[in-house]
Amino acid sequence: HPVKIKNALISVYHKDHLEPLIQLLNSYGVNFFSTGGTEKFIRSLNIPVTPVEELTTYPSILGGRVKTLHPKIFGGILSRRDLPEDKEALNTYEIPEIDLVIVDLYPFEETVASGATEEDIIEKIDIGGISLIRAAAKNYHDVVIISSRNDYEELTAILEENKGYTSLAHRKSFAKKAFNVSSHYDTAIFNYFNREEPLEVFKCSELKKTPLRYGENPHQKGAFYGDLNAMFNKLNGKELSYNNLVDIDAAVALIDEFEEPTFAILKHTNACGVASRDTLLQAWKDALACDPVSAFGGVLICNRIVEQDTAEEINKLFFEVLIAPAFSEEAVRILSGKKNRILLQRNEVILPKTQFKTLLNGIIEQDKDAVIEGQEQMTTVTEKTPAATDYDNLVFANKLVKHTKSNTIVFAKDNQLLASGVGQTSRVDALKQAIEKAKAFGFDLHGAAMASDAFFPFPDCVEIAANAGIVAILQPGGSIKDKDSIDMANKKGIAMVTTGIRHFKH
Ligand code: 93A
Repeated sequence: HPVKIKNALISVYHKDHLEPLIQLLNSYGVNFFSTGGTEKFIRSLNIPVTPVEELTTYPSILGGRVKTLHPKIFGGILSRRDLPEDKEALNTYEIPEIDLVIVDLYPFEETVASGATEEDIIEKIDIGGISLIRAAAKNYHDVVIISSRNDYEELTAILEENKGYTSLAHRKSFAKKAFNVSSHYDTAIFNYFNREEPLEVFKCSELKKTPLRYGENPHQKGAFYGDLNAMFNKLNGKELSYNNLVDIDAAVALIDEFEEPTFAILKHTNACGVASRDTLLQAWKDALACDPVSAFGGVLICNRIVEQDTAEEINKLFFEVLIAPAFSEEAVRILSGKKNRILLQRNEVILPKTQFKTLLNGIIEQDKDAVIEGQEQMTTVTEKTPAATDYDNLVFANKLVKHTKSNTIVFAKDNQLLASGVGQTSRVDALKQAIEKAKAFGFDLHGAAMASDAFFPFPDCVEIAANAGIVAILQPGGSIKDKDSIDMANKKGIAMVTTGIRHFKH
């Protein structure tokens, strides 16, 4: 069933690469119908072309939303050439048969990718063009559909080879491609709407959107949904960044574990210095002593008013953010000496008990880890029972383990973080890292306590820890090999407690 093309409807967004095809079709005596911009383009080639408006007797309306959506056009595409009723309808309504449709759709995906506004994106949902494509493809028996710029060359070759004719096989092949284009196009639109869904959730809960300078890296866009002004009074410094917010969130969660005057220093959400002392000044000094190298550029948080003496000490360090429940006037003056340094006075705000995170094509939700174990939740599983000071050290270490990236091992003594291994892929690596760090900063681990966020599958950690001087170990327990670790602790003469509570933080 070879078809010679008499009438063609051309409506393309991008006009490039079209000319050779138009010239060829023109040489076969094809009549052109076309929409606004495409019509101008064809006319510019000195080739006669009929505006679709002439056919439909309607102008392009609604800012171009309706230009080809008309029975005079769709009738000519969809009519079955071998059906007398269809022929008659075309005669009655003076509809020309259209045997070739060339469409290049509005660039929806490119518009989304360009970061355009919602309004611009919606306007780039092609309705007329996609309908032309589907109609022509449905009627492939009689109509050729070119639904992509990529197919211009193929059609040119076919026409040149067959003296202006196409076969049914050719047309069916183009129809298949056309439905691939239309389904891909609608999938892209679906994905866009689907992607917007989490934002809708935020909008529903009426969280205010504040654009951030960028996301985790400068090439990533970012925004915060919520009310930072309710949480903090910013007394000094530049705008909070995405990474600042992530660290501040971790810092707030960590400091809220402590009642006594405490200072914590965080880097990339992990504590690299924590101490509880009778005075905030001493807490600061001992927190910093833990790892003064990592503290550089860190996020600092404390749970008492920052007075002049502490401010003067803190001022010696280069840091990103300092959060405190209050600052004395003198402290603000001292710490505001550097204009980028962020000082946040934290207000008492009740925080959500639930956490959300987008992943794959959805969101995961969980209760925040609100559990923390005291001595009452600790069961001694070794022959040796922890001494009173060991219990204090274990409680302290366990609070830090809870807020450190898994896998983690934390060493603590006298209400001070000595060292930790953070975010390691094996527990024994975390332990070795902690031992190395403790050594590097001159800490003696003899008499210190160790906490692990999850159980020990092997006795190796217990052995290494005991050899390093650790005298009391806390772990959740629950491994089928618990006994191996307990036996090792007994062999080494150290104490071990289990809590039954695991504190993964991924
Ligand atoms: O807004 S539309 O969905 N409404 C229509 O009726 C329509 N007909 C064709 N967009 C429509 N088109 C699209 O216009 C085509 O898919 C093509 O991308 C574009 C060509 O417009 P112009 O020839 O005016 O540059």
